Formats: sequence, structure tokens, C-alpha cells
Amino acid sequence: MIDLRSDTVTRPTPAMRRAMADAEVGDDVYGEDPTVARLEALAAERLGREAAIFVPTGTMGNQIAVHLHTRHGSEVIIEARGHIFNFEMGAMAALSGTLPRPIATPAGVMEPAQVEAAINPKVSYRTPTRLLCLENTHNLWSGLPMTAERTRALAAVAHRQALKVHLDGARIHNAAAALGTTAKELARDCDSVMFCLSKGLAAPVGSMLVGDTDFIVEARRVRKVFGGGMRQVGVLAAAGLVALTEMVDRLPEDHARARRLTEGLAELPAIDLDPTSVQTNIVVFRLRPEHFPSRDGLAPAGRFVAGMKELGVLCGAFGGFEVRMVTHYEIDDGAIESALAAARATLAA
Ligand code: TLP
Repeated sequence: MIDLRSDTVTRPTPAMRRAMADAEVGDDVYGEDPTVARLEALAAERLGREAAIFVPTGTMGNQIAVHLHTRHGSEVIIEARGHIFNFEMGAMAALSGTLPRPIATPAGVMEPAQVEAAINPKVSYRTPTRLLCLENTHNLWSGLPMTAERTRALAAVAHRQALKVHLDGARIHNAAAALGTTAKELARDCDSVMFCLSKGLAAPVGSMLVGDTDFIVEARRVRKVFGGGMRQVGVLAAAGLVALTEMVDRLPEDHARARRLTEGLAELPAIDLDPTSVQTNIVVFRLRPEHFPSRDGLAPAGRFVAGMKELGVLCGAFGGFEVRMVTHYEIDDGAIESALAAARATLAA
């Protein structure tokens, strides 16, 4: 099977498995795991922050940040297709009692004026707005990277009105690679940043939440509240260290393959995809409805995904017409050509 469903499907590299087997460990709830401590120090340094905490999932990292930056009964501004709003199980409401204030955009990047207009006036009869959430790269917008300049402009609007800014940087290293900058630069204007080791960097488990020391002390408490206190977790942190030191520099390979995939898909008449739109490792495209005579049951995206699976290629359906394919460490050039051949055959059928 060629698995393009997500970059989460990568299995640990041989170097990761060796590091996991050899990892020095201790009880991390007591703060005694030396490998976790090393990973947290490295993550903080890479992102230019005082401190970091290892969390089991990106969702937990994001939700700890939402919890700490808000209060029950407050609003969170987020782009309408943002992960925290759409794919985190309503956690911002369930765990923190917050409401999203989604901002629709034509191409995935909010304008500072939109954020400004979405902040409620500070009067006793309006819901307080407490947090701006950004996402870089933006998953559902084909892995769109957002520049440091735009991040700075958005954060400035939020900070002027005393909002906090959290960056869902699950794929921040993909963004940095695509923009020719560093994760540190992209994170500079945010109060907290979550990034994942378990996506394009191929670690089996784990994400990092970074911020200032006081924030991370509180994050440790909330991680325990959310059931994320882990014991001899150096076995996983060891893989995370390999991810951060050995897997970041190869991300442009994934981007080049996603571009090749995009160019091939864009040639197919049933597919609506701008061949220049993909800058990182995520390809999201629409199927043109006129090419899919209506049938009872499965929508076109579901039918396409099922057809691809029969030909040995896994991809994901988002809604009725949208399909996502993601390149990663286990996808080589041959896999891209096979996926394109499968797409041609599926659409022809
Ligand atoms: N994204 C997953 C799915 O949930 C869609 C994927 O396959 O891409 N932020 C962003 C931007 C993400 O893309 C994801 C995972 C998360 C947060 C959550 O990370 P996990 O899955 O570790 O909780």
C-alpha cells in the first residue's frame, strides 16, 4: 500500500528504534526522565523560547494552550478551517468552555483587519475575546505556510487588545523549509507554540508545547489534569530527539514530491487544483462535480478514495468533493508516479 492519508502514518526510522532501545529513563511525572529533559531543552532552544513540555499529541498541546490562555465563557479567534476548531473533538468547548469565532478566508490566511473586527468590545454585555489561534502550515489549506511578517502583523493586532496568541505549528518545520526561514523566526511573535514530532519528522508519538517558563510550569499541571502525565517516557523522547536532529533537513524532499504529485493531478480534467498552490507536503484538491454523475450512497470524494484503495493507494476524503494526499518519509518518487497512475485509472473508471 502507498499510504498518502497523512504524514502521521510514518513508522520510526532505524535510528529512532535504536535510540528508543538505548534511552536512559526515569519517572517524568517526578521530573526525573533525563531524555525527556534533553528533548524539552532542545525544543525550547530551537523555537527560541524559555521552556518546553513533551505532550503525547498535538491535540493535547493545543488544548493545554487554549486552556491556559482563556477562561470559561470566552471566545477564541481562529481561521474557519483551522485544526483546533474542526478536528479536535470540540475540546475547546468540552475542556475549556470556550467558543470559537471562526474567520472565513479565501485562501487560508487571515487579514489583520479581520482579526481586529472579530475582537469583541470590552463591555460587560459582550463575550470576552481572549485568544487568537494561528496554524502554520495550514493543514486544510493544502499545507499553506504563513510568513513571519504576516504572523507578526496578526499577533500585533491581538496583543494590542490584550489577547494571547497560540500557534498550532504542528508542521512548523515544513513552513520554515518552504519559506527559507527558521521555526524560531516563525514562532517569534506568539505566546505559545505547539509542534509535532510525529508528523513529517517521523517520530512514533509526541508533540512539544513551548513558551515562557511560567506558562510551561502551568502547562505541566494542566497536562496532568488532561491525563497526559507520563512515566518512563524517555523511550519516546529518544525518538523525538532523532526527529529534531535528523529529520528536519530532509523535509524539502517531501515538498518536491508533493509538487510533482500536484502537477500530475492538475492535468486531470476531473480535478480542480492550481498546479502552483502546493508549497509543502499536503495536497488538497477538489473533484469537479460535473465529472461525477450522482449515485446513491457515497459522495464523489468517498468514491474516489475507495477506487484508489483498490489500486493500492490510500488517501483521505474531506467532505463530499475534497481529497487530501500527504507526502512523507516513506513516500519515494516511484510512489508518486504510482499514485498518479492510480488517480488516472480511478477517474477513467
Ligand atoms: N492532523 C491530522 C488529522 O487530525 C487531520 C492529520 O492527519 O493531518 N494541528 C494540526 C495542524 C494537525 O494537522 C494535527 C493532526 C493536529 C494539530 C493534532 O495532532 P494529533 O493528531 O497528534 O493530536
